[in-house]
Amino acid sequence: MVVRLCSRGGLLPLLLFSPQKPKIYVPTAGRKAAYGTVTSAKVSVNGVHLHYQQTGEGEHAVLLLPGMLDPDPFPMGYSGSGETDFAPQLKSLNKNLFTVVAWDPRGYGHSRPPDRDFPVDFFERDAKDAIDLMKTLKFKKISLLGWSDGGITALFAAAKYPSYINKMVIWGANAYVTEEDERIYQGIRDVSKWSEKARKPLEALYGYDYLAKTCEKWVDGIGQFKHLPDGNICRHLLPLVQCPTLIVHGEKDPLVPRFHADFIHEQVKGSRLHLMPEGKHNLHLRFANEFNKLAEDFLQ
Ligand code: TYC
Ligand code: MN
Repeated sequence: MVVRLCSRGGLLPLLLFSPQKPKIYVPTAGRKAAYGTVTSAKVSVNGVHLHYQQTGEGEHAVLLLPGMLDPDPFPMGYSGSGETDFAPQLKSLNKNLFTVVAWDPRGYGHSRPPDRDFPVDFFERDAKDAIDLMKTLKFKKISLLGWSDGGITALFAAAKYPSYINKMVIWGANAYVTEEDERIYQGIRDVSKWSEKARKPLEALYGYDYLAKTCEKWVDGIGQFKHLPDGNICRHLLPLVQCPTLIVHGEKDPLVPRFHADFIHEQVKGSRLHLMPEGKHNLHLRFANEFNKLAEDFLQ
């Protein structure tokens, strides 16, 4: 394992007992870490080669879960891949406190093949993949930072694998689908109607055809829940969540109305709701410093 330069508890025993004492305390290693070495790798999980990025040496493992689409025309607001969704988190979350992993769910980012599909249990499948990935990487327990669809996946994971989850922060997630949501989904179905700014980065990652096809499949996939009782995605699971949970909501989010955050807040026992008055859907990018501080404080 990695030496934790900033933790006395971790360093002192090593200084006293390690035969390699002179090699251990190297200040430049700490600085290098502070500026961020991010490794990128693939590992076989549930029959798929899942891609992830990893940074930091902290004891506290944190998994970043990306969303599917972000048509909000913010330059860094593209998604579907841990690489692009979470640049400010990978760069700036405290590397002495946290080991941060950002994953690409199957069919997104560099976790292809397979092509992405959306069976009705796709959130459950993503949750199991995410947990099995982190177990494969030998993390004993993890916290979750889940955005949008990744927030929904985090809710599934927290409810179904409670003993493996430490804490959870989610934003832009919804536990059910309403008529209003369905109208918003239909509005983003055709990627040729997106702004150039929103489409270009995703097109560069996926190619136009895969992007267009996957967006349509996603709209159909998330639309399936509209036909279930109460538009249910994971309403039934919210009371099963046991971990400390922070829900962040951008009051100017054009994609996910406030009532979704309120509902999750009501249903998840002891959860905290933090509103960001100027935040939109991509609040972790637009207000990265504020968001990172909030998340770090909550996780500690
Ligand atoms: N859930 C999408 C994501 O994962 C974003 C989104 C939310 C899109 C609501 C449309 O009506 C919508 N990024
Ligand atoms: Mn990637």
